[in-house]
Amino acid sequence: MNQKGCVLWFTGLSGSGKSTVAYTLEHALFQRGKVAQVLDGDNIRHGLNSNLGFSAEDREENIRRIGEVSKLFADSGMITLVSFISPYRKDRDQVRARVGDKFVEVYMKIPLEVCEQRDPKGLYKAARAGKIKGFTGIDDPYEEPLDAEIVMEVAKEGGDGTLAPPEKMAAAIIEI
Ligand code: GGZ
Repeated sequence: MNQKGCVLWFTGLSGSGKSTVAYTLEHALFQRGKVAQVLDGDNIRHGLNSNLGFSAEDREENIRRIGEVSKLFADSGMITLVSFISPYRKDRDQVRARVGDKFVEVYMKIPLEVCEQRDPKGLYKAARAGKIKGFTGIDDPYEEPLDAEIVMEVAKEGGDGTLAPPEKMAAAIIEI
């Protein structure tokens, strides 16, 4: 296969656009003859990690397992696009240490207020109302990356609540 495996690790709040950009990037890479695979809540939390919830211990184990799987994928030559909140710095750093120099952290940077205003699934509202406990950004921490290889300023574009177009963000990542 004419490509080098790697792990692009998307981290950011719920609603920051991680999965949208990861799937847009996957598509763009296919069009360039590359093979990529997205790992996200849909294909991991419903399968391999279906026994895990959102306690600190479960999130840690969620990220540990995803880190191991992404390392296997990357070692086999796959461009692996990983999309999880992964809120705790130490968990992300452990994956970084495990994967080595194939690891690229992509921080989807967005103010909490923008996510709360948009709230397409009503999750932030439910969390504020106490109907979801331990929601990231509300009553569970999101620890920002301190030295991510790539920082996407998701909300900068419009300044009017519109986010940067995913195609533009995916293209910017391909350029790097
Ligand atoms: C954060 C939660 C929670 C809690 C359910 N906190 O917008 P979504 O719905 O699709 O993205 C969120 C997703 C986060 O799962 P991750 O596996 O990425 O989290 S972690 O990396 O922290 O393990 C949200 C939904 O699951 N969700 N409860 N309490 N997000």
